[in-house]
Amino acid sequence: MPTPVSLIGAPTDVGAGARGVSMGPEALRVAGLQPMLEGLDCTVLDRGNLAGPPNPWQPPVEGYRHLSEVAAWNTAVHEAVYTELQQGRLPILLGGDHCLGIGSISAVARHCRERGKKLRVLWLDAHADFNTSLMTPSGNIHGMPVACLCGHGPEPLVGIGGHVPAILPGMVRQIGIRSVDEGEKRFVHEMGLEVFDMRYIDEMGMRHTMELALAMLDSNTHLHVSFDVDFLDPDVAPGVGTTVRGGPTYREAQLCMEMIADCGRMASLDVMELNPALDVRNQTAEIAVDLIASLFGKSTLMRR
Ligand code: HAR
Ligand code: MN
Ligand code: MN
Ligand code: MN
Repeated sequence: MPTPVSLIGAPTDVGAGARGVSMGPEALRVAGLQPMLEGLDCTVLDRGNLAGPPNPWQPPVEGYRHLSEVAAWNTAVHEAVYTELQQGRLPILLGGDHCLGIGSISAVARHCRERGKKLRVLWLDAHADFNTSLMTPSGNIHGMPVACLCGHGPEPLVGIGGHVPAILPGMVRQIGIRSVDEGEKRFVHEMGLEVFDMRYIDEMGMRHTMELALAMLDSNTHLHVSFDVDFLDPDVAPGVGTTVRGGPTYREAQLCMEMIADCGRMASLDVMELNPALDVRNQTAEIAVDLIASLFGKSTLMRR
C-alpha cells in the first residue's frame, strides 16, 4: 500500500525577488496534480492553502527582505508538514517560494529525530540557496533556506522546529546547481555541502549523479525531495522567477525522478518556485506534474 499523500498549498512570494509564485499551488492543481496521483493509486487529501501575511513588497532590512513575514509563513508550513508526517502521511508542499523549505525540512528533521530516522535531503535547484545576510546580493530569503536549515541565519528562521541546526550539511545532496554567488561559493565549500553541479552532470551523466546522490540509503532513511522548478532548463520550464540557462533537459530530469522513485525512500516533497505569471499556458505546471508522476513511480513499462 502506498503512503497516503497530503497536498499543502503555501501561496506566498514573500521570500522571492519577483512576484507571482504565490499562484503556484493553484497552477499545480489546475494542471491535474491530484488526479494524476490518484491514477498512480495514491490516496490523496488536498488540505487546501495555508494562510499568512501578505507580501509588503519592501526593500531588505539588515540583509533580509520581509523577515517577519517569512518567519510567519515558515511557522505555518512547519506545523502543517509536521502534522501530516505524524499521521503517517506523505506531505507535498506546493509553493510558494523556496524560503518555505525552512519550514518544511525543519518539520521533516524534527519528525526524523523523534522517530530515530536518518534523513537525506535532495535539493534539486539551479541555485545553492546557501546565502546569509552578509553575502546575499538581494536580501531575498529564498536564496538562504539551506544555510538557515544548517544553522546559519536569523534566529526567527533557524529556531523553527526548536533544534539548531535543524539539519547537517552532510545530509544534503544538491543537484543541477549552476548559479552560486561569490561569497556563497566559499561558504558552500567551507561547510562541505555535496553539490552535483551541471558541469558534473554534463561530464558524468544524470544516472551516475543520482547513483551517488542516493547512495547509502537504508530502510531507516527518510528521503526528502525539495524540487525547485528552476532546476529544469528554461527551455522546458519558463514559468519560474529566476531562470538560469543550461539546466537538465526533460529527459535528464525524468531519469532523475525515476531513480528517486526506484529507491523507494521518498517520504516528503516540496514543489517550489513555479511562477504562473511568467508561464505560457500553464506548461511549466504541467511539466512539473509530469515529473512528479515519475517521482511517484510512473514508468513506461513494468519494472522488474
Ligand atoms: N542567489 C540569488 C540570491 O540569493 C538568487 C537565488 C534565489 N533564487 C531561487 N532560489 N529561485 O533557488 O539572491
Ligand atoms: Mn514517517
Ligand atoms: Mn531554490
Ligand atoms: Mn532556484
